[in-house]
Amino acid sequence: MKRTCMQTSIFAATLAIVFCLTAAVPAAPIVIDDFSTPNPAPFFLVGINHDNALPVEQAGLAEAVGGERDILAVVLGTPNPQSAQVLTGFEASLFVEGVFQVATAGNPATSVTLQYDGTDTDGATLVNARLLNLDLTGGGMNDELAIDFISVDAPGAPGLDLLISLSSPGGTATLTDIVPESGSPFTHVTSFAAFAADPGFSFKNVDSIELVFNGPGVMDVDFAIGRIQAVPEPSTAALWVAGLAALLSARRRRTESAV
Ligand SMILES: [Ca+2]
Ligand SMILES: [Ca+2]
Repeated sequence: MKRTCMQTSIFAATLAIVFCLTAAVPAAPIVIDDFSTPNPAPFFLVGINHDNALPVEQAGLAEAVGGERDILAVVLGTPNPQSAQVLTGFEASLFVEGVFQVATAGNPATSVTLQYDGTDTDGATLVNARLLNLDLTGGGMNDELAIDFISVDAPGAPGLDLLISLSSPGGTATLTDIVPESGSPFTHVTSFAAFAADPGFSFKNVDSIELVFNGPGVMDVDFAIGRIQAVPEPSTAALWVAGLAALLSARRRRTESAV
């Protein structure tokens, strides 16, 4: 009887540990956009034939972010027929997964903004409604923003200019970056710590995410992205795995000593 009580309490303790682990280990990484939702179907989003600005909104994003993907494409310089194309979704002959691609025909400069701010009505310039309620850290585990580039083509430039702006009710955080040219896929990673942030900004309560590609308007810059997500740094992920292993090992030792 005594032994049964002990087993019962061990079982309860194990359940408590499992519960704590389940509660403590958040969903990570957080996919901000994998472009699996095309806007609109099937693939071509915008064919810009003039030097203009064109906003496009698309609902139905991944549950973690929700709301819409707002895109503003601006072609600078001389208008040419088919001067730029901004594509999202699937193109089986080119990409096996969802993609966001900006391609110029000829050499205009195309500046493109991706905005995630909930569901709002955008005009010729994007409106930032700041309606998200997103813990980018995934409960404290994520500390990097990772963008999976399929390619970056920036002839004559150091790379693709990228401005990332985040906001939370207490302030904003920004980061400017140059993504190097590459003909093959790579992941461009930015640490949360690298952002210039207001004291009141928190990665745990992000209400808008905005990425501006080629804001300065460098001519003939093309790129393609497969995924944007918040991820743990490899060292952080290793710590979590080590911690989890230690807890499981301790649980096993307790169970074994109880038998
Ligand atoms: Ca919108
Ligand atoms: Ca918006």
